[in-house]
Parts: sequence; C-alpha cells; structure tokens
Amino acid sequence: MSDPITVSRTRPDLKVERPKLHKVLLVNDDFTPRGFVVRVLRAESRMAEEQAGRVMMTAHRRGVCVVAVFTKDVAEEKATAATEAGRREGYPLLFTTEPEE
Ligand code: TYC
Repeated sequence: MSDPITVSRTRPDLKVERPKLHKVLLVNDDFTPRGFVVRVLRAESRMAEEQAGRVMMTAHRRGVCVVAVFTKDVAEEKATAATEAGRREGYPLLFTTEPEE
C-alpha cells in the first residue's frame, strides 16, 4: 500500500501588507495665478470646479493642501504631471508627495 497523504492543517504565515498610500500635495507660491491652479487641478485630478477652488484656496491660505491619495508610483506620476503642466506655462507651481502615516 502507498503511504498515507499528510495534509497540513496549519496555514502558512502569510503576511500580505497593504502598500502604504502616498498623498499628493499642492504647495502654495506667490506667482502662479489662482485660475491656473484651478485649471491644473481640474485637468490633472479630474476635480469639479468648486472642489478645485477649495483645494487651491486651502493651499493659498495654509501653504499646502492634500489633493488626493494613491499608491506611491501613481502619486508620484500625478505630482510630476501636474508640476510639468505649470512648468510648460512658466509657473513655479509645485505638487509633491509624502507617505501617509
Ligand atoms: N498664491 C497664489 C496667488 O495668490 C495662488 C496659488 C494658490 C498658487 C495655490 C499655488 O498651490 C497654489 N496667485
């Protein structure tokens, strides 16, 4: 007779950790026109006019505002694309990223 088959009933110790999310931050400056910031937010983040206006004004008043949260790669791509949209028009508009706590 063949050997009995042994089935392990203990689960392997799976540690699948959720990737840390990263914030896309809009940084205030003294030169980029408010309307242009709103246009970039609408184009790059698909935001409605009102929400884009609120995000822009929060960055304007407080220095910085969270725009959205994504995985690291996506957050970096979005920040780079939005920053480049400003550069193409000669503005110092800056989007950065940082990991969520
Ligand atoms: N502070 C700019 C101005 O008064 C407008 C502005 C808002 C620029 C938010 C950047 O992230 C920004 N024209």
